[in-house]
Amino acid sequence: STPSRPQPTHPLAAAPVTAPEATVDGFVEQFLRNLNNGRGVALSASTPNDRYFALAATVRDYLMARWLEDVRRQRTAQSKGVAYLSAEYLLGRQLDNNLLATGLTEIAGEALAACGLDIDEVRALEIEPGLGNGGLGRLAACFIDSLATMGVPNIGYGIRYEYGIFRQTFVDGQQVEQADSWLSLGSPWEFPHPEAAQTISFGGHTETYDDDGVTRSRWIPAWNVQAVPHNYMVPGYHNGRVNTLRLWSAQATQGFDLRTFNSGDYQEAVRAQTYAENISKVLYPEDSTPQGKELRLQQQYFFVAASISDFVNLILPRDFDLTRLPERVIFQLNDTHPVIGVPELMRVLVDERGLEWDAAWAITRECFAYTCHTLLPEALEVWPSDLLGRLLPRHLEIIYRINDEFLDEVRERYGDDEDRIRRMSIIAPDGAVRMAFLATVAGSKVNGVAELHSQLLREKVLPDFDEFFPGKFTNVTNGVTPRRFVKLANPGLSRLITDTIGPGWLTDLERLRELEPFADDASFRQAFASVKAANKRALAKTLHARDGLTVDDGHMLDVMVKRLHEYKRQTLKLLHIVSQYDAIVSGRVSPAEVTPRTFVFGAKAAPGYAMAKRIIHLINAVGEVVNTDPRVEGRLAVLFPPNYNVTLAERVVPAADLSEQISLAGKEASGTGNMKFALNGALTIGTDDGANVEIRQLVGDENFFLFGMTEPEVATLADGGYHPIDFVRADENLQSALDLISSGAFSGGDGSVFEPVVSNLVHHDPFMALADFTSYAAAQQKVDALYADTEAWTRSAILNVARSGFFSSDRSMRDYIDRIWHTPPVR
Ligand code: Z15
Repeated sequence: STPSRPQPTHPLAAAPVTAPEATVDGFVEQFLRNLNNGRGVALSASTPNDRYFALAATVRDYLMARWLEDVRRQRTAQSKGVAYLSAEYLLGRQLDNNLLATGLTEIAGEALAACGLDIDEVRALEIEPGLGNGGLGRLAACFIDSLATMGVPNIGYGIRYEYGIFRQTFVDGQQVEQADSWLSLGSPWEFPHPEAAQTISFGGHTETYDDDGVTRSRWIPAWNVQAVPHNYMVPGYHNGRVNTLRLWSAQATQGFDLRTFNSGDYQEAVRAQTYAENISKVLYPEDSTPQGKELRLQQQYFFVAASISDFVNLILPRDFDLTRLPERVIFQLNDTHPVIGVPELMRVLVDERGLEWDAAWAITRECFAYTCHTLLPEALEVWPSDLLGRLLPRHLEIIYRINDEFLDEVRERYGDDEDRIRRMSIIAPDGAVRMAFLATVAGSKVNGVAELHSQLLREKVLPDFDEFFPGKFTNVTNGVTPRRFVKLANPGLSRLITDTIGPGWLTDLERLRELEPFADDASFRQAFASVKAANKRALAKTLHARDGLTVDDGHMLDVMVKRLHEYKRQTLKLLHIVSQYDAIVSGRVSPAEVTPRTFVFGAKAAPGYAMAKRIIHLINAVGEVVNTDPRVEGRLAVLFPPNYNVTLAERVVPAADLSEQISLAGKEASGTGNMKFALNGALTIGTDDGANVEIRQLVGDENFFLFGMTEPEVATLADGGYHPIDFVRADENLQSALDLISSGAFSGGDGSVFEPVVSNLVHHDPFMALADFTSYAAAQQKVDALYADTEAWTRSAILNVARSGFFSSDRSMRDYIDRIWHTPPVR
């Protein structure tokens, strides 16, 4: 029942919501009110956490009027919005971002100073919500930032994991995971609404019944949980717009399993309650290698069913004609994780709303679009039909019917081409449901995330579907938000840019082009180089305080930060470091000839990915030796700060000279770190892979260090039979680096410790690191040569910035709008 609307008589209650005064006095007043009334403490007695909460609440208060207005508008306006469905949002810290969005950064700093507080100390207390693994989750966070900034109506839907991505520590150089209890002190940014919980059902069976002479099917579920919405503000940059991110938390139903309680088995009933609440307990820490666990499917269905019901039953007016649903919403599927939403919407339309199957299917096909983020076959999700049927029996039935009707169409077109039908069936020969196929059949559009990736998706992963559905496949190259990754992360560069080309570039990033002529201006180069130097010093300070690490002045900063995965080839970079070290200690080169470099790694390995963990161990072991061997004379250093996350990225990216993007060609769908580095004036050493291709095209060959095989060359080598040992024999430096590791030089003389890494490379090398080594080492020599010419290097770095405006996520959003969503900005 809808609560009755209040009829206020007081003028204040009838007036629109107002924001506090945007002055230092107004801020101080609101801050103290939040401290006193919100936290229940006096300033003099407040703890650092009290102050952080009060500061966050104050920023929130400034956004509130706008948010309430936008929420109201989204309910009443007849415009179309984007419902972004993503199992991950890797948001990063919120306070700085929201201060930036409201333009309150300076006022807040002064206000806190006037209260005797240092805002930097308060800000540092925020624990970032790590509700994602890597690129995919961070992309979702960039996209919702851009949509708010562009004034496009959007709700982000996802899961409020109680524990986000694990906290990484190193013990004797090996990764040890700790739970990320990011909510232990509460979060000032979320608005929980337990009273608005949705009931989400699972299990049971289906039955048919007679509905006025028509046989229909219905689902009799066995158990259910409550999905409690937690709303977060997503403010646009300086535009007064605030969208919503709605994350669902699982709670046991009131009297969950009352029968068990009544039967006297209290223990069992409480256990069942815990079972329900486990659904949103923890983020799966595998990035691009799904585990196929039942709990994971529960998570997926849980948040997608809650989100669809939220939109269809609560956001749309009660009497809304659902045949017009496509005029109001597009559900964007961020990878296959939310694809169970397809049969769920069918179930809602057919079983709950009584629509005919064909009408429901027509609506569903218009309401979904699917983004694929991978080419790795092992990353394409499939769900065994027995598992799916046990958890969601009605959905399995619906999927079978979708598949039957789809395969009928295929037959109609190609006749009894049984091979093709087997290839295209949503149900694999072993009965498993191929979620990417389901998404492709149902989606109005299917997109890859960089030109090369989209092309390979069409030609290699889903060629039959590309042929069958002309016009369905498209590309949208990824982007990153310049608000967080330039303005917040690199205030020095931002100031220099604004001083040079004026404001406006932050929401129109192609304007960075106007910097191009300044690459030839010696005084601009000087200013640019000193920003980079200051960023390096700031990073040195951070790493020293955070991890006790030392960054030497005058070193080139060579950075590889991303998830640890064999396809990304952290070992390729490591082998190059080892070979340089080897060249010094064997006397082949004198330390004075070596360009001083600090190699920075940041990477988490999935806890169950043994090889990735060994590689982490090896990187740390090499660092330990290289950093302390006096023969190196301090020319090389390997730093591996633990727990790489968004907060650390914001420090590392602006300080980097060289960006390592060295995946095997055809394996990295896009990459987004590559874009962040280029935008912050690092030069890239990279393969012809993912968005590297587009970066190189834009910044120019002379400002990019390309190496390695192309994707067709990779395919040819694989077809002919790849023998890594051939490449070892052909390159003495490579041979000698591998030998050094095998000798136990990095494991106290015990060669067996890293034998699995070495033998995997020499005998299997699934991502062909050894085949690209020689070319990589040659490219690194070019890096050294250019770095020796400071002016030329800086010139290239400036051109990287000037020519990377394309990689704003605002542009990605425009492409989605033009090619897929057709959702104009509102007002
Ligand atoms: C993930 O982070 C990515 C793809 C996936 O299939 C999964 Cl499960 C997680 C990454 C890609 O590896 C990366 O190349 C891309 O830039 C990113 O998604 C965003 O599209």
